[in-house]
Amino acid sequence: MKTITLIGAPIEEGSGRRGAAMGPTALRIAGIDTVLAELGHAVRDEGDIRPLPVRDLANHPGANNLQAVAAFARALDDAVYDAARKGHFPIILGGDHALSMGSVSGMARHAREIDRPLFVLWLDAHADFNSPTTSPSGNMHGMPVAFFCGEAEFAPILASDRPLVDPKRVYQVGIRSVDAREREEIAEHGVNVYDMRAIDEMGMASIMRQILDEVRAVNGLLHVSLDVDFMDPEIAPGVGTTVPGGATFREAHLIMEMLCDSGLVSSLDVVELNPFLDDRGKSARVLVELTASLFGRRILDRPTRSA
Ligand code: HAR
Ligand code: MN
Ligand code: MN
Ligand code: MN
Repeated sequence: MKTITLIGAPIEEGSGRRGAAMGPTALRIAGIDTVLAELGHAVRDEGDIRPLPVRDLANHPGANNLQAVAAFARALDDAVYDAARKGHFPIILGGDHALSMGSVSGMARHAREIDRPLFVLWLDAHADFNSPTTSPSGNMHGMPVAFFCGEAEFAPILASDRPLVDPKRVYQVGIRSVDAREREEIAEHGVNVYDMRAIDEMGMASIMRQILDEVRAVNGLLHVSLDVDFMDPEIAPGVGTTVPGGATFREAHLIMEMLCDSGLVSSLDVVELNPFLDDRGKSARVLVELTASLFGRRILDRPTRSA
């Protein structure tokens, strides 16, 4: 059983619209804490993080709301790092996907300290590998992967000696919306991408076995970042950037159950839920159910690792 720290990150400034700031509240109303406690875990809800104003950064024409995004990222970096070093499992309740700049940075600091490599499983319709010059929108929720992989352009605007994630240790699954420049970037940096076609051709189980084997082989930590739009809009409509043809309910659960069995997952982001766009709490409930599967809820006791 784990000690789980819930950290609310009500950021919406990284997305192009309002609403994602209500995400943490919706996830709490859908019962994320009680579901985890019922599975036998110790759950501590730290409430929502309170970012401090950022005065050392100028605004940037290619990065909308840079100061607000940086404020959340910095606060979350510290909160996630503090939870992880205490041996707790941080779950970040989003908030738009720009928050992963902070959560992944915090986990990267922790991983460096305990001398284990950090891997990231990015479950998303989007690659989120834009930077201020490549982004078609300027919205920073489309940039976090480029940020924590060390894309050079971020150095002057969100600087520091922060530890980075090796792009070859990033696995993107569910991808089906990639901008032209982004496509070149992910190839150049060597990100591992399993798009929807790969899922259709190979099946989710074999993709997950491959990823988990690679993490296990080097005793890695695995951070999971779950964007609501990873799933098909039919099952999770509560997000500002729906893309048709997403993962099914069953595929999403299979991933979570296999992750649970692996014992490799160190931390989780649940992002992009926009309750204003949701259908009577449907998406919030799906996210809570998926989280429950990641933390041990299952149909029958059996390993899923048989060939
Ligand atoms: N690629 C587009 C952009 O950068 C859309 C990004 C949308 N991102 C998210 N998160 N919803 O995955 O503007
Ligand atoms: Mn995303
Ligand atoms: Mn997305
Ligand atoms: Mn590049």
